[in-house]
Amino acid sequence: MNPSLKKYLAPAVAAVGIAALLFACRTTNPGVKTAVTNDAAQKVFVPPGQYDEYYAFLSGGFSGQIAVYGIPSGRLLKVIPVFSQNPENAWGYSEETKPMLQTSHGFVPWDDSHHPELSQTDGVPNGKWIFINANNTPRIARIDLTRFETDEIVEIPNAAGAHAAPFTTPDGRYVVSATRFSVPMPNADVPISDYKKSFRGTISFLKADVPGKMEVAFQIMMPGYDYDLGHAGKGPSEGWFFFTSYNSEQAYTKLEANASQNDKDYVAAVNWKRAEACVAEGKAKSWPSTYKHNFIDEGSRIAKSETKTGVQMLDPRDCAGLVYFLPTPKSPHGVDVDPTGQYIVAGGKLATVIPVHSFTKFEKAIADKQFDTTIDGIPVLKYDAVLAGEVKNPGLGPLHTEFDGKGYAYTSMFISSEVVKWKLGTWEIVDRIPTYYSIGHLSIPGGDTKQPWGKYLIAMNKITKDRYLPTGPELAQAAQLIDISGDKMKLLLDFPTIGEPHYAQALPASMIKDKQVKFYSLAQNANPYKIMKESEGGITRSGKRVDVKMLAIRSHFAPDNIEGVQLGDTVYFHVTNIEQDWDILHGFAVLGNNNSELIVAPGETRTIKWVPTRIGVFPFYCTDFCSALHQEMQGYIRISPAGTSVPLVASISDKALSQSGRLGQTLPAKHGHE
Ligand code: RUQ
Ligand code: CUA
Repeated sequence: MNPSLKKYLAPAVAAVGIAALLFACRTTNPGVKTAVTNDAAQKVFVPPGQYDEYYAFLSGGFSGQIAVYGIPSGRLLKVIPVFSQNPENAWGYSEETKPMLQTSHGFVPWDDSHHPELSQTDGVPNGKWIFINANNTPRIARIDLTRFETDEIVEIPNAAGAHAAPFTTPDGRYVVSATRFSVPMPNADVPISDYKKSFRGTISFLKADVPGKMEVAFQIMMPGYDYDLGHAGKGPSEGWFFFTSYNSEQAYTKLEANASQNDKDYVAAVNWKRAEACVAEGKAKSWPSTYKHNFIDEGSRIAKSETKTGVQMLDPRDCAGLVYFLPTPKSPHGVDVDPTGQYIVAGGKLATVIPVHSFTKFEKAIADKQFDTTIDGIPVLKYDAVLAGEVKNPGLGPLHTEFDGKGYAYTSMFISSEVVKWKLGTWEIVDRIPTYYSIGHLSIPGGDTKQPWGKYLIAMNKITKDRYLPTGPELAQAAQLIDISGDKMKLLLDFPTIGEPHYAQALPASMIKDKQVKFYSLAQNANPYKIMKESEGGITRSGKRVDVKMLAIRSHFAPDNIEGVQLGDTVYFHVTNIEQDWDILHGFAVLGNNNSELIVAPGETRTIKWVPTRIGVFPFYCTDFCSALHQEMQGYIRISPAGTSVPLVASISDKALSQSGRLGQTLPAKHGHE
């Protein structure tokens, strides 16, 4: 069984005591599972040659990537590598992209990505960027939606697991991250049994509104709980941010039992405008920190990695009114704010109700000092003083809620494997639909913003079991598309996903489809190894380093014959694709390379490092089928023994000349010092 499933199920079953349901949710019901309506096929059929209505961005979980799907067809359009190396397009393998994966721990070419978050203006997605978190080595990435490429990655210091991330403020000023695991603060060699004394959590606000300038604006020191998810207030609650916590027991072993003792944990409400004021008044401490900020330089398209130091750390004890705790049953997971900004919905994964807090009552409770107690400078409000209502008997294992903008909320129920639709204000359940199986997140385009497009809902399921052809021990994870345009939810489509989809966000395709970059301007390419014509190509030696400047155009490389390289050398191939046309990419691969291929977009220069391991002649070739003579797009590099007298020469052969019909020339062999 999936370990995370075990984690959820064991205490839940103990707590709720309905073992039969555990079995029920993993048992096929053939009658139900095929219960799609007659017009489902028509509703998801996008005729060949036509476009989908929405782009959906699904996190890849442990793949560290984002997968882009068309909705309603469920067609996979693209995989965007973010925190994982991807040999398909040399992300994290090419010299230009390697710095993107630098952290204070060194090169970290993998992570676990959970929550895509579209950038917003005034609480509505603006189609500029999408952010996503790295849950393991805490980072947040920004992906540009004109290029579908990761542009910027910033590490989060003083944190362990960036799970409650990267949710945005409605004005787009910040993205946040709260630490999943509490750790000694500052981290140090202390006994784990000192948990209560030494371990703390942090909530980080990162500046996110200026491309290339992301950084930690301030952090807030929190009690040593686990922080799980977050969402910004909006409308009347704009200026606040809400985070769930669990493990208020502060257990550090066997959490499945020991962190499930308390009847209630907390939603932490953070007043970030107050935080800004306290920082401005000098109430934050300078906290020694070192973290990496990586970004792609626009002109050269070469990633730069810089080290940042120091953060402003706020202690709630020094900044009154900064944080309040709202008691919330029981080990809450998701926290979601409705489009009006009035209701704060928590998903208590072990709770038997869905609690909804009222922002108006929250403000009044603060004014009336309706406090139970204070923890580390954080007043705990009375549950009844902030509660708007409870959705009774929703099912088992409520996790996440999204909204349709028409007054309804949709909550995923992990254990009972269903989506429950309920009415804001009356808290009555109006519909439910089974999911296959064990739904985690759900997503409505714009469903966590001020302005949902309430037509479709995407359910993301942890287990698919019998839904697809079996594929060995690991079966596909999957999403399901549900029509929410009418009173009753209707299942339309299943589609398998890449990695484990946690969350997804989606937006109308019309917002971004016409803003796509088609190619990079060769004239503006500032890569120092760029060449614009064949005669600029060549080879240079500097000690044991050999640099080859190479051009790619349909259908040859120039140079395509390289000699004089010696065993013990390290070769850097710098390939410039001089095409200036949409979607004319060239690839580059050399036999025996311990790296990956290159894929070079039009107008771009990309570099791959190759350390030859033996003497001989080795072919290289274009890997991306680019023309009728793509198979002819090839060349050779000759590796001679160390100390050879073979001169360093890069040339273009007659073969390539006859293919292209161009006048060619022998390129100058530039000899560097040895
Ligand atoms: S998680 S299934 Cu967002 Cu990582 Cu809830
Ligand atoms: Cu260039 Cu194939």
